[in-house]
Amino acid sequence: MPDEKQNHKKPEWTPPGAGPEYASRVVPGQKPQSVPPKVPTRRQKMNVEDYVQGVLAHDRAVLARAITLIESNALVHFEQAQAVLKALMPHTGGALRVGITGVPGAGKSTLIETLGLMLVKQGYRVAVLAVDPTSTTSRGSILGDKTRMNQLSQHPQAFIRPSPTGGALGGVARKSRETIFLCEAAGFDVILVETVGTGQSEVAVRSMVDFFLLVLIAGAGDELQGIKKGVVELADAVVINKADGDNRVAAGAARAEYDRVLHYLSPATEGWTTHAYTCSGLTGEGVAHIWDVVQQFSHMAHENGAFMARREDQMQAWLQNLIEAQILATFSQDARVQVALEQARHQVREGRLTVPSAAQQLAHWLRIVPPDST
Ligand SMILES: Nc1nc2c(ncn2[C@@H]2O[C@H](COP(=O)(O)OP(=O)(O)OP(=O)(O)O)[C@@H](O)[C@H]2O)c(=O)[nH]1
Ligand SMILES: [Mg+2]
Repeated sequence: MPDEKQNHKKPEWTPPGAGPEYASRVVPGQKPQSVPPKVPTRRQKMNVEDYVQGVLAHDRAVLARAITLIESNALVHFEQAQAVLKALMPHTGGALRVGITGVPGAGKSTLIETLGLMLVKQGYRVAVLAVDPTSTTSRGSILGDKTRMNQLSQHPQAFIRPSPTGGALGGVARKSRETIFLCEAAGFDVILVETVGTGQSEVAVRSMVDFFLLVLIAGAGDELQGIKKGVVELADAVVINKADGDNRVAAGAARAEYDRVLHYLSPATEGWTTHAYTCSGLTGEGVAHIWDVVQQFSHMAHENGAFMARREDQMQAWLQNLIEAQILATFSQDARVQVALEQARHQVREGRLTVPSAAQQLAHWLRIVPPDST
């Protein structure tokens, strides 16, 4: 999309007020811009213009409906959603996008509630999104999030959106990315993306945020926490949470241990050294410092160009992923491919065809005309 490309080719850091397209609304020591008046919520069927105007007017009800539109799998909604996104793209990119991951129960939602309340008090508008590939009605963690972010969810400067239930990770991630854009167009300054660290979702979330925070707790080894070295390497900060009460000492020791480990890992972001910190989402201790770190990071990454370079890379990688997914879907849904694939499998099983030859033969079908999806 030309709009996206243009937007992400913009030069580096620019002071607040210079334009909505920069990720510059979050700057140390600066108060965010004021919030424009709301427009009345429309209950009737909305057209593209209604969505666009409502989102740009910072109407949270319209934003929620726009996200629902984006999340829809119906083809008619897809086209409308893309038209809305296209119109809004020039107004995106202005927020600081922060991914927060960690195993279930690490205290992510509690931390987000505390951090989010701190930020809205400072005048920021905060959107919270959840990416949870395992989320179905059975686990109910999203419902839990809703209740755990009780105060924040009621705050007029906050917006909390759980992830769509079910669906493949790719789909959830794609919609989360588009949801980020919508939230930015709706004037949110900080977007906090919570994901459960089950191994699948971290990489997807890392690919759509500027800063990635890994939330751990003391007393559980890496094995127990299900955190792989690769995930630690994605982090721009590691926080040992629940550093309160009796747990304070153990959290401090874990922090020191992680700092040692991080010293030997390659940094997640060029020019930035990832450190470990302690905090308590429950008492709020250390949370302000975590935010200081995020801001320092943002400042540094704007200065050295890593910020915009990452966003550009993310956009290109997203395009590549969507192309690959589209090709694979077109390929595997074709009836002729299905027959040929079955035959190839059979021949491979009987040793009449090598696997590379089978793959090459099947690739012939990639020249097929995509099936009419209407
Ligand atoms: N002592 C202490 N308990 C905490 C802290 N943060 C969260 N908890 C508790 O830990 C439990 C889980 O907290 P959540 O914030 O829901 O954790 P989560 O990581 O969002 O959990 P999922 O979304 O289910 O993965 C709750 O019972 C919290 O009250 C903390 O800083 N200190
Ligand atoms: Mg949670």
